[in-house]
Formats: sequence, structure tokens, C-alpha cells
Amino acid sequence: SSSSFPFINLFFTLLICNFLLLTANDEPRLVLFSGLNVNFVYIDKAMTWSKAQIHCRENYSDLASVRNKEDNNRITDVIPGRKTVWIGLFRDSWKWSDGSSLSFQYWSRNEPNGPTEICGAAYIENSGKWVDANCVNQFQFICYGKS
Ligand SMILES: [Ca+2]
Repeated sequence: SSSSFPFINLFFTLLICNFLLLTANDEPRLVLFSGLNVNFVYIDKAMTWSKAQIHCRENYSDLASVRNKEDNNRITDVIPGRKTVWIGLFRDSWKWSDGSSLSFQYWSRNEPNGPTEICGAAYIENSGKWVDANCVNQFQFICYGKS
């Protein structure tokens, strides 16, 4: 009968609202993978370098240090596609967010090139090679944690 119509309508409206709420949840998608002695965590949510650093320090250890070619390979194997992602690199002289120095360097051609670009990112499509970039760019990023 037509009298049950409003209830069916309400049911489906609630169902759709519920679905929208669930999908609107902005919890970033995490991909966890390990390097030697550390876990890397890919955060699929774009932030400035500083906000990414805060997020990593609050939830993990810090933004990722790429200590060697093997770390680089793990990162580029796991993160798909043509992304530029923040890593822990920044310039004072260049060092890692966790304070460690660069024992390994993997700059893209003609990088670092910017006097105003003092934060480091890995360009995944180009084998994860590094670029310096303006810190207020919003990129997805990689944290590390102790495994
Ligand atoms: Ca640059």
C-alpha cells in the first residue's frame, strides 16, 4: 500500500546518510611497510611539510629518513604512481627531520635548485629521487616508526 512509502523513504535516506558519514571520515589511509629496524608509514593525506612533521612526531617517530638505496626502494615499491611525497629532508644544511645527517643522497637532476625551497620530497615516478620544494606545498608523506 502507499502508506508504507514514507517509511521506506526514510529507511533509504538514513542508509544513504550513514554511508556518506562513513565515507566522509577523513582518517587517512595508511600503508605500513618495513625497512631495516624501522617501519615506514605512508599517509595518504596531503599536508604542508610542517604539519606532516607534527603528524609523524605525534603518531610515529618522525618524517621518514631515507638512509640508503634500500629504504628508497621500499618506499617507491609501495607508493603507487606519479606522486611527490614529503620525506624528512630539510635544509639547514640538508639533514633529516630526526636530526640525522645525510649519509646517502639521491637528488633528482638539477635539484636542489631553490633558494626558497628548503623542504625535501621524493618524486616517486622518478625512482623516488629527491627534489627541494616550497614547504607550504601540500603533499602526502611518509613517516617512520620503530619496528
Ligand atoms: Ca626544487
